[in-house]
Amino acid sequence: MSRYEEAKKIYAKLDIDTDKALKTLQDISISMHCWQGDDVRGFDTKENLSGGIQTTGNYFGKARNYKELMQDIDKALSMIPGKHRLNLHSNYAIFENGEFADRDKIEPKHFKKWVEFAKERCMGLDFNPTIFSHPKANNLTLSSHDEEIRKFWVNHCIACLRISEYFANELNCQCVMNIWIPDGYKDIPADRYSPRDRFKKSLDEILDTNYDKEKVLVCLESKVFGIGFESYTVGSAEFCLNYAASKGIMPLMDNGHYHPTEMVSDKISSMLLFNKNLALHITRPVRWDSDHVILFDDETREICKEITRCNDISRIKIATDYFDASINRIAAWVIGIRNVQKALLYGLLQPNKKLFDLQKENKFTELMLIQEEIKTYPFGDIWLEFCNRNNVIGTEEWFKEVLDYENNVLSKRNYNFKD
Ligand code: RNT
Ligand code: ZN
Repeated sequence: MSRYEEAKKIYAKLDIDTDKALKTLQDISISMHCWQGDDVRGFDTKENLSGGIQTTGNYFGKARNYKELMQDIDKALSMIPGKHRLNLHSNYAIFENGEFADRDKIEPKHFKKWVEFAKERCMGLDFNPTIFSHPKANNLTLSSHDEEIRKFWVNHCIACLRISEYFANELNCQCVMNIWIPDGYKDIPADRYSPRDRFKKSLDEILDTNYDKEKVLVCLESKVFGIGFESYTVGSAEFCLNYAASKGIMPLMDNGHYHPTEMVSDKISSMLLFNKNLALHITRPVRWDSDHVILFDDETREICKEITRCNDISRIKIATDYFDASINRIAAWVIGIRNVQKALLYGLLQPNKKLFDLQKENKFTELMLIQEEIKTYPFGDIWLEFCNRNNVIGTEEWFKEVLDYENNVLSKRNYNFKD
């Protein structure tokens, strides 16, 4: 008997159907963030990364242009089982032959190559306005009291709505467009109200434009603080949740954007009770919103248990969001995304019915016992089977491919210090 067959029997004793779990996992697509490939640089500016987010490390081989980034994404995807989506930021617009458009002027044509890329791979695309790393983002953006700046970013978001619609139409699937602004203050502000009032007005102006609400799912991402914005964040949790609820748009929760003992895994059920859909940025905060590569750790598993307990998993739009420049960037993608999938599989292999009953019957000793025992079930064999069925290497052996790629491709990329 194969290891999978044996493992299947062991899980079956707890009434867990491993084949069903594998089938469900097969249908869950993760929106893979493009920005792990080049440390969130994009192609439209030589400005440093701003907005209170940071990459650290300078591992060699960073993608320098769209061709390299696409090549790297392909390499990463070849080691990730299943069918996924690609999450683009607007600063990944592709300009050629000396052409350039500022953020408020970008158009669908600047993303034509991404659409071709996605079509060839049967992938959906998601999108994000890029409201940082730009001369007009040195201060407040959508919450700015400088009308010209505020309008500039409103127009940028409207341009992004057009591009999101274009993605949805071309690829014939919904596009999630996520708005996140870095706006805030380093030190204690006097007026907390007005910037939030202006942010609200800006969002109203953006959403008042005509767009196809069936095709483009707009969401709003909150945050607790950023580097240099420690004392006040305009787009706080309360602001974003209330705004999203009042407008019927989707809230987005990034698990790096809360106080350290606050857990997104505990928030999901409340959100699902009051929202049709919920968007997630899965990341790993280490002491702060550090955007480390996702591990197969307790909180990732707990988040994924909540996702897989949902009656309709497609209500939850799962995206990854991390950027580590200190290790091989392709491996970072593969490790993080595979870990989300592992955690989802772990969630799908919970004996939920039994656990729910134990909870109802106040049998907390047994509830704890089973939750602990299941941790050492032959989970790895089920994961291997998933990889085998998807023709990707299930063990750490995949890293050999990364090393070959590092030697043959990444090590040949040279930089001058301006890159
Ligand atoms: C920043 C937010 C945001 C960004 C991306 C690049 O704290 O998490 O989602 O990471 O837009
Ligand atoms: Zn995020």
